Order: sequence, then structure tokens, then C-alpha cells
Amino acid sequence: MKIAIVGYGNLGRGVETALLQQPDMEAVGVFTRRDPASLTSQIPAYALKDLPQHEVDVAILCGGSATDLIEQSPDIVRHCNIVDSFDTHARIPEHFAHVDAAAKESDHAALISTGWDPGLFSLMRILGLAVLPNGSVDTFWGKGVSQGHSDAIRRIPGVVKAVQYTIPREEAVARVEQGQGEGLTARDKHLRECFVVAGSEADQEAIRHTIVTMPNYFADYDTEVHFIDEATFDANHTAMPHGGQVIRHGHTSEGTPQVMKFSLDLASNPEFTASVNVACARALYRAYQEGRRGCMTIFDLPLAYLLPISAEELRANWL
Ligand code: API
Repeated sequence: MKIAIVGYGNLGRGVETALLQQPDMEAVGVFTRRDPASLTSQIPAYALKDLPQHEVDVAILCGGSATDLIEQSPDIVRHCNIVDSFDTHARIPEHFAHVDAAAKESDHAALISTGWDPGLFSLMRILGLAVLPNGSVDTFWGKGVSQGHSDAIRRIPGVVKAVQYTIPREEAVARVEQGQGEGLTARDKHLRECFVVAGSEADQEAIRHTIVTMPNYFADYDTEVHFIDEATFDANHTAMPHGGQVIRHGHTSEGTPQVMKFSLDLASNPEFTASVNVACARALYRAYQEGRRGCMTIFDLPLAYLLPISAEELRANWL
């Protein structure tokens, strides 16, 4: 299958790395809003506006949720099938509706909001709900670098570089581990710590205010903002580890507690997210070949479609 990469930031580079390792995929190119000649990609780079001139089975969109995907996904799905990792949970229904309408009008298929959260963690949350309906689920992230939150800060005028660490609060994790997580709020469960390089003319107090009051990203948390110089940033904040866990506690009968856990420990958040997105592009294309159209999420795809392996082989070796 012919795969295009749209956007060449951290996630776009991760998708390139993952794509070059797939036996059944061909990387058509990277499509960018920047000058294609300025990219250091291993595969050819083209202007984003030229995407419709290329034969593409699936475009993997690697822009950010804060400003890019809300426009790009409904637009690009008019040319080809798309996968995105839109991760503003509160706006997923609205984004889904826009992409679904555009995909159906142009007879394409789209998979939105994949990656690991939303994505793999979402799958684990609904598995827990299906198996232990009488229970509760908690998700913890980090400590690690949230791509979504870091990108949202970088969009603020005056910000040169930024990184956001999501830090789980130990007391909250301990309570959940003991099955006593009831009533914990977002603020109780995580702290958000930001390191920002601001331009020399920038108003740091205004940037801090914009960050800590940003809806969907920071407003519901305690957020610390540290302004640092570029050399300190480059020396200490370029790695992008992340991870976390989904924990479901439930009862199958009175006095019979059951616990389900899924955890990730990632050295590179963007490379891992990219690996999920590449597997999802395969699954989406197979669904498209089976006649599926319109917008989907990871809940709608058969798991077997994620792999370049036959159903017979899966049953024989992996069940
Ligand atoms: C956080 C999580 C990160 C989820 C992973 C992904 C990202 O607050 O750290 O943006 O890195 N929501 N959506």
C-alpha cells in the first residue's frame, strides 16, 4: 500500500522510521507546508498542495490537534484515505462529524484519534468496561512528554521552544492501586510541568497566563511554567519519553475483586505513536478495500487487520 506522510515534525519523522520497516508498504513521500527543499527526510519531500497529484492509498497526518488537524483532516480526506491522531478528547465528536461528512462525500475512509491515548489505552478502557462492567477505570500518564500539550504551548505567540511533562501524583496512584480511586479529579491525579524558551521580546507573564488557563489542556490541572534559556533547553529537554497505565478494578460477584492493567514504558513517545499509526493505516486500508467508507475510530477496526499476516497464521500462532 502506498502511504504518504503529511507534516514532518516529531511524529512525521517517527512515521518515516516506522514505514521504512514495513514489508507491505511503500512510502510515497513527505508532504509539507514548509519549503520541501528544507526537509532532511530520507524519502522525497513535496509541497502539501501537490498531494492530490500523487497516487496515495492512505495519508498519515502528523500535525497537531490544537490547530492543524481540525482543518487538515476534513480537507485531505477529500483526496485520499487518512489516519490522524487528533487527541483533544473533548472535541473528538465534533472532529469525527466533520471528517465523516467529507469522507462520505468523496467515497473515502478515515481513522481519527489513534496513537496510544487516544488509541491503545482507549481499547484497554473499553475491554475493561466489557469484561468488568461493574467497576471503575483510571488512566495515569507519565512521567513523560505529552506531544499534544507541548505542541499546544509551541503555538502560543512568543514561544520559541516548549516541552510539557505530565507527572502522575503518587498519592493518587497509590489510592487507585488499592481500589480506592473514587472521586479523584484530573487535578488530583496529575501535575503539569512546562519548560518554555520565550523570544527576547515576549511577555512571559502573558505566556504563562495563556498556558495555565488553556481549556482542554491545562485549565483543569495545577500547572507549573518555567522559563529557561535555549542552551539549557537543548541540554536537558530534547528526549521525549512517556508512558502510563490503564487500571480497571471491578467485581464479578460480591467479594470477588478482579483487576485489569495495561502499561506502557516508552523511550520515544513520537516513535511509538507513529508505530501505532502505521499499523492503523494498514487496518484502515484493509477496511476500505472491504468497502468501508466514512470516519472510524480504533473501536471500529478488526484487530486482525493491523497485521500483514493471514487470518490462518494468526489463529495458528497467536491465539
Ligand atoms: C498526557 C497524555 C498524553 C497522551 C499521549 C499523546 C500525546 O497528558 O501526557 O499527546 O503525547 N494525555 N496524546
